[in-house]
Amino acid sequence: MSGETPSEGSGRRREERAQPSAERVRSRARPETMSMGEKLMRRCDELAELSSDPDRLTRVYLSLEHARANELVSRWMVDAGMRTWCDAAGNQCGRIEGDRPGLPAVILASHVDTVPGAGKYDGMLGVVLAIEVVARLRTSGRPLPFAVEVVAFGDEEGTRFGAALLGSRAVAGTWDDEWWALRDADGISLADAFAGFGLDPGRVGEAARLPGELVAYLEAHIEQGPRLETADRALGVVSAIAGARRFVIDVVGEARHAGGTPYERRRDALVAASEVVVAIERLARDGAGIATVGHLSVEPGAVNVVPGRVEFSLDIRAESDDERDTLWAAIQATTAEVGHRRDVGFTSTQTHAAEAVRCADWLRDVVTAGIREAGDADPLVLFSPAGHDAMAMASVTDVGMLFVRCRDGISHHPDEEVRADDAAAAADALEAAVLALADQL
Ligand code: HGY
Ligand code: MN
Ligand code: MN
Repeated sequence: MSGETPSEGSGRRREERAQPSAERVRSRARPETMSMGEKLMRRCDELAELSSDPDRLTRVYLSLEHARANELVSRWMVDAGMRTWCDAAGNQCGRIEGDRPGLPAVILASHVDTVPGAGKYDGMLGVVLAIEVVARLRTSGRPLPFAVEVVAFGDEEGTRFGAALLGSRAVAGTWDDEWWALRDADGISLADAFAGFGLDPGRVGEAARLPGELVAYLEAHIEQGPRLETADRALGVVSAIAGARRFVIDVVGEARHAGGTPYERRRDALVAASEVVVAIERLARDGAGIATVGHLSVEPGAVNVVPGRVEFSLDIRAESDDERDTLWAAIQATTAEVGHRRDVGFTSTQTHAAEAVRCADWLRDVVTAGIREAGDADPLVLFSPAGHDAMAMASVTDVGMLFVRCRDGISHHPDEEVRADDAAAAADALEAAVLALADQL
């Protein structure tokens, strides 16, 4: 037992129990007594229950949990008065008509897939906000010069198959048939995962929307960084989204006896990889862009064997594609130098690339108008180093994004947190942005 006396300890524990978490409060509150913000957060809590991992939130593309998330989102869409369908890429979609049927649509969207050990709001908050806004637009009865669609994309993160933005690229009509051969950690191909989800790979093209079918794309998303919190703002206007590239890098040396092999005879794959990993951070810090090695595996992985092979991931982003590619070229030069000096082979395979995207000026204006309507007279404009489905959708229509403050900028972590009042403000701002968009047409 720590230095606490039992009574003190139990007293503290009793006190902690007396202060239930916001989530526990929401879970006990009756819907009719919840504030709007708490209702939105409650829905994120419900989605967070749908995880393949009992101890943390993990929900990947075309999984059972993805199917359950689609069912839950579909119910909310129906409650909001939408016609709903699951598209040919497994995205859950909903639609209300404008002042006459069949009009081009404004899409409000985000994603329902997660990274392993995710927070509850990355993607999910944007889907919940979009549905809430449609419910408001429909009950307002205001005739709109466009339809409004909500899409819950099934794969923004790329967690399962490595390539990211699969759901939104299908909708944007930029699906790449080379992806069918991608395999997950269990060796299941994307094509087989489609079939397992009840989808026909041969019909994925039916998910694609034509430019003429769309008016614009708007996405609300947590900032996944600290700038709104630092500026004491709830919401922000996104100016642009970083260009990104992802790689798997193979390092091949030679497994040898850990005792009998002198250093001068070693081709140690892990030491070579480690030199490059440290250099990657220095190159990114010294230049433009940001780079991360998120995963590294070592073979044969025995305590008494010099590592013969290493595989590690690389995620590179920058405000411009040129800066992104310049950083990649510097990293490649470093792997060549380390590989030569240590007689170790480096080979890289690109698994994802997305061009930097600028949000359309007219959509920045409507998002700005929406944030002003929600009470912030001088909205902050900020760049997104995080990637989003808007990057894919930019190839088929103009895109705009609304950022929502998250505590300490934490994301891709269970401690990801959003304030209920910020969520409510975001719903007001997104609704006002859609109405401002209607006024512009
Ligand atoms: O990695 C990203 O920036 C996004 O969260 N998928
Ligand atoms: Mn994410
Ligand atoms: Mn996201």
